[in-house]
Amino acid sequence: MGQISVIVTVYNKEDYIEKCLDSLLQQTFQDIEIILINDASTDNSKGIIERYSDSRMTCYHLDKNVGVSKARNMGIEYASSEFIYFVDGDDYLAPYTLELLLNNIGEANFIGGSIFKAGKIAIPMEIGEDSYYLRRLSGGRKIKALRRRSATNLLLRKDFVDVQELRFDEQATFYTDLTFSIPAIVNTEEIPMITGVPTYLKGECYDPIDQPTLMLHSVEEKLPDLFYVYHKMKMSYTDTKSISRYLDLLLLNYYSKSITNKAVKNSNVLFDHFTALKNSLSLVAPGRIKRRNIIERREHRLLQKGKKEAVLKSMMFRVRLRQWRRSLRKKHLLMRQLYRTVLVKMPMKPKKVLLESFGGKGYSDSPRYIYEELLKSDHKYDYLWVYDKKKKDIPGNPKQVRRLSPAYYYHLATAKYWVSNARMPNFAIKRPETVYLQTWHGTPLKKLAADMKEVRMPGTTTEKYKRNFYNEAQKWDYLVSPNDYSTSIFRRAFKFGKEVLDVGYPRNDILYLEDEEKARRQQEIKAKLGIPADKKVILYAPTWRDDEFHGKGKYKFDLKLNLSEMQARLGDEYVIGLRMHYLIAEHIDTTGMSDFVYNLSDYGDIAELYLLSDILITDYSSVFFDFANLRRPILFFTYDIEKYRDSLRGFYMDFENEAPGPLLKTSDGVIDAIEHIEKIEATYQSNFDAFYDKYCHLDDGHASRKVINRVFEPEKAEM
Ligand code: C2G
Repeated sequence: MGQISVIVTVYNKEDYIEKCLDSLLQQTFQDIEIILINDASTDNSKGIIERYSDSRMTCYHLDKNVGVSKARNMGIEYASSEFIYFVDGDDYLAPYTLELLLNNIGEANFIGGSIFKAGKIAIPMEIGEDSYYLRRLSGGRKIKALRRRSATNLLLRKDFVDVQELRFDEQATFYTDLTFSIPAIVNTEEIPMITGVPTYLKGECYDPIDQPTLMLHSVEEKLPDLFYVYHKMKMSYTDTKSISRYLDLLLLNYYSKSITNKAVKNSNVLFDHFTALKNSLSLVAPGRIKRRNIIERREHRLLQKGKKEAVLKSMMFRVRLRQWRRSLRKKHLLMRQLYRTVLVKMPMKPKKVLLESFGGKGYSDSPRYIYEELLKSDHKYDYLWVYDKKKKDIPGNPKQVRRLSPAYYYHLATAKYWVSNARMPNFAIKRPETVYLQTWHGTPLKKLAADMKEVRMPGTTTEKYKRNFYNEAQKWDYLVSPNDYSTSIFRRAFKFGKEVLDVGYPRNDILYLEDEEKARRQQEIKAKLGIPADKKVILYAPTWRDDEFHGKGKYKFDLKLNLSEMQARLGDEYVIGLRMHYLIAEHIDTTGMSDFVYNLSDYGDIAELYLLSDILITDYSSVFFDFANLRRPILFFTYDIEKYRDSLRGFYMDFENEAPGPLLKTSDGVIDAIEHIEKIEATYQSNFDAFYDKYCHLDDGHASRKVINRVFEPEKAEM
């Protein structure tokens, strides 16, 4: 027993529980007991918990799932300390949290802390007197202790909990915290609250689609719970003005946003819960309803009269009005609103094909090769290439449309075919007649989408990123896959259930030209770039790092190859082609090296650069899966592999053992390898062969044709 009993409830939290427990065991205040209730998890939570052998921990592994309310109540029964504190198994505490709360609780029944979403705020290393505010809430302001409606940010005196018989209502789940916290607040004169510094951190949800946290569950699931808790609390505390007001606003706001937004998409949400909704809303103080806008007030009257259809209509009107009002604030929002309400209702153009590569950055990759094959095949489609900054030089003279321009919205709405190698904008609406061909842009080495645990990119959260990705992948009709290995990863990581085209990569067709043609193209590209015909080319094509950025979509790159040393040792025989990833915004300075270093970052299509190059240096980029089709040597400059593999992304395959070339940590190592490239090739021959068989087995130079045969409908195009 310690001074604080920390009650941790766990249900299927294998990805989170370690962080949670570590944060408890590493508290600056050590005199704690941890009571862990594993609510019959079906994943590996138990195994992870059992690895801990700290004497302060007592774990109860339940045989049957009892739900969060009962699990916490059991925790209260088992707690033997002076204070108790609740933590959910997917959340964690700042190191100073318990000490800070304990130092400031004084004589109060309980003290509140602040809740933040993990990743949204930096946790200070140390806490001084002026790093936080201590507020004392009394009267109507006590309700402010209900931060995020949660009971998890409170340090409570166990006596108080016992005397007041505070428990979580076991019939409730999603809103159960209110059934505990509201009575606690009502029965207390003054509540100290720590603000201005994070104490309780809500962990990011790593799988918002299949394993959402309680609050991420759907409106339909949460509604009965909300009604139940609202009724119960409202009946008990009608006379406590601040509580009654809090509950009314909770219900009214949920009605006016979440319920409404859901009901306009699926009317059953309204119709199935209509009576319960009506009964709950009838308890709301009339004065509260009077403060709503005129449409909502009328809607509440209709609701009380039982006019379901009229209520639904009014909800639709409100949603549309809100959207239009919001859209008037910014030009792009207005465009989107027009797109959503007008353009997507315009007649579909069955012959229009909209193509995009890397969000309009290039005329490149698989969309390019599919397009060129379509051009050859005499199909009478109208092609439209999307560009982001400047128009491209494209054969066949297709229309080009600037991304996010008014014309773009029109074409996006009316093109029957979308061909893209990356995600389209989140707002893009796939109409029932739209055929969306997603080619993707690489065999995955680094973890993708749902398979990534935490997403560290700027301007998004794990939850948002994964949800957007999921919504995007649900729009795809066809997904091109370069090999069987990718197919199984794509199915899982994208949660993609429609048709996968296992045909190899259209972008690699060019790598299967006859040798003579390849040599001819190589010389042609060399001449175009001004590279001397007698020099061999080393292509350096690394990837980007999620956590090194200037801003959204603009990543840093720190060139670790020693170019002058390379020039000194390799310059007689080779030149270097530097090819930065399209997300890299860094300008690499190569002044004074113009006859040795060629910056090819703006060169449209990397497949042509593969043809040009004799050796590839890369790191964790998917480029090596494609380059391997040429059976030319590959070196891996993996100076940060530990960080990249273990904390940033994680790999799908056994990279170190399967790689078709050596993993080198230093620039010198890379230069040595190039000086002995034949020896390296011989050493890695069997690795290379195995690699080729596994990852290049589908590419045969005809992928574009196979895709076209399956996706496009020549007979309709001829009409
Ligand atoms: N690419 C390029 N130049 C580079 C790196 C990449 O032109 N220096 C192109 C290649 O076509 C490559 C594609 O961008 O295949 C994807 O790049 P990756 O480095 O693999 O990274 P990413 O964009 O994160 O995509 O399933 C694959 C993954 O999603 C990787």
